[in-house]
Amino acid sequence: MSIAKPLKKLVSAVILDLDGTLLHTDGIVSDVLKAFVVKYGKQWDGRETQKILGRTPLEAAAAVVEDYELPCSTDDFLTQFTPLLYDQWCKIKVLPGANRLIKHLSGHNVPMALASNSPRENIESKISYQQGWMGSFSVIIGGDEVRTGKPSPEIFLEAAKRLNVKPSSCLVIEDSLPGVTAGKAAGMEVVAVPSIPKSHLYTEADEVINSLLDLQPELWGLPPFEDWMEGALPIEPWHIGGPVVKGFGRGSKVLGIPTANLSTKGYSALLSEHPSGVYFGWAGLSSQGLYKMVMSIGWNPYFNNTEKTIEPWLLHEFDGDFYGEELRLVIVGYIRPEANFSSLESLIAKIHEDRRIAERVLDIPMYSQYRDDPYLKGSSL
Ligand code: ADP
Ligand code: RBF
Ligand code: MG
Repeated sequence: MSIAKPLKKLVSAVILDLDGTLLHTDGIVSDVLKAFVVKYGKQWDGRETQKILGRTPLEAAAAVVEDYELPCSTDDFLTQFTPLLYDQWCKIKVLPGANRLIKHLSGHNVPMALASNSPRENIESKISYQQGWMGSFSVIIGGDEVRTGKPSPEIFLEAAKRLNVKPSSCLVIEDSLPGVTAGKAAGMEVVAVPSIPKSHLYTEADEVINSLLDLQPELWGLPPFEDWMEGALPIEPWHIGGPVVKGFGRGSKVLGIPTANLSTKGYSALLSEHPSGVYFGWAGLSSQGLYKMVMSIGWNPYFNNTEKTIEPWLLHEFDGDFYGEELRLVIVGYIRPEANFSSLESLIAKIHEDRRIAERVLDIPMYSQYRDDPYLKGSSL
């Protein structure tokens, strides 16, 4: 893949946060909150998501009651809200790369702890839906087992103690700012995986990565992943489709690389589950056929977009454009995080390198088998 990077620090144990790091809990919390505040005649606009990330349930509840001026106490709110939330736990999705990471570390006998601000009982019920997770963590510690939750270092120090390792030998993986602060205050190495595109706020972290797919355990003296092949990483395939819409009008004009943009309307939940980055797979275009495809999902840092867009480049020469046609994608592999570039030429060169990787690996059976995915034939192929 990339050029070997120097070792950052040797660790012997890994402490993971749960919500937002391994599980896509935000999605469920937002859905339930939305339905809840409507009962009080309010409209949920997602603005509290920031405030509740990485907080204890009590702190998060207080923020919502205050901001929405709900006519109930924080305690009343929790009494009513909590059971509604618990009913949804079985629906929480696993974040991309989480299962892979847990399997990898436990397969190599790296001691692992789960340390979350939520009560231990909740952690256990949430992970009970995930096969193999419970047995992979030798230590599970909840916010109710320490005096003060993150950003206090207490929960991580207690996790290290129970793992029987020095704090300085621990690597913390965290999505929230309070969690990163807690890890550093505990004297640990911290990799931040922000669940929001605000990586500039995570200055305390030893490394900031875009998703768990980008973690390089070898930088911390841990066994490297062995599933990258020819610059590509297989992922759990997922689908997205719809009519081709107008984009920013610069793909072919500025870059010489046309991207058949899909509307993001109705896909905000699906898009929030999938980290931004460069992916590849197969594309079915209603009247025309089936093609290899390489795409970017995200904010295109070079152009600093404010909206997350889906930009598939179909690896085929077309005679004209095909706006309005139904395009269906199956996304089967990952190449790299989105990046910024010092020049347009270097962005273009990188996208062509992505193209070559996708073109080559899509012939490997592991990826080529998805050509036959019935989803691609959807409407009229
Ligand atoms: P926009 O900003 O509107 O997406 P682009 O310059 O990115 O414009 O061009 C994309 C359009 O070009 C697509 O919507 C499609 O109609 C057409 N097109 C032609 N060839 C391709 C291709 N190989 N891959 C993707 N889109 C293509
Ligand atoms: N834009 C970026 O700013 N950074 C990237 O790393 C990046 N990678 C891309 C990779 C591929 C395979 C494709 C098709 C596009 C990529 N783009 C990237 C998006 C590009 O900026 C976008 O398609 C144009 O801005 C057209 O709107
Ligand atoms: Mg485009």
